Amino acid sequence: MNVFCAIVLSVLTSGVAFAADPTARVDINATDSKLALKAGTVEGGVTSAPSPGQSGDAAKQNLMFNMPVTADKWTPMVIKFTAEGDGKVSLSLRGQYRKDAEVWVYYDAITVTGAEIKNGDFEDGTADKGIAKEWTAKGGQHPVVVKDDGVPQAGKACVKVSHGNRLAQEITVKAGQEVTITLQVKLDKVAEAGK
Ligand SMILES: [Ca+2]
Repeated sequence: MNVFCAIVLSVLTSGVAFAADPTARVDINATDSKLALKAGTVEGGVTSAPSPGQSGDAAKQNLMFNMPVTADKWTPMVIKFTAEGDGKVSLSLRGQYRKDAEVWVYYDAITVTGAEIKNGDFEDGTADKGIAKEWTAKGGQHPVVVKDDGVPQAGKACVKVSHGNRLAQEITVKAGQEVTITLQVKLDKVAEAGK
């Protein structure tokens, strides 16, 4: 076995993600409250970065977290951040951005410490247009509440979102208080762009 094969094998067997692996993407946005955000230490394959395309103060007010997802099992994704002041931030559930495809990801059983979330398990039903209660649809307006038996990680409902079809909820944060958000995530599918 040559060195290249050995490296490929070790990457495959260690579970390290390839760049092409689809990811769940969670954004924390404080553009309205103008609070600077700082990502906490993340692990388990989660990466954090300023949201792309932002500069100046906006780059400090927007965080992006990604974690590889597979269709065969639910995986916990844990993200951490701290805001510099009291106020509201927006939590957005989405899928990885791809120019040529739509990455659809299931989310369920979201729990938060250091702040509060409403209907994080999606069991509290749907509101107008089939959107999960307490959540707001952004972008394509087509995030889906899924109630198929066997799909939700817990209870009877979960949601399915993508980069262009996201769900958001405002969360109240306190200065210097680290917020930890644990989300159960699973890949639905990588579909044709816009589908
Ligand atoms: Ca649920």
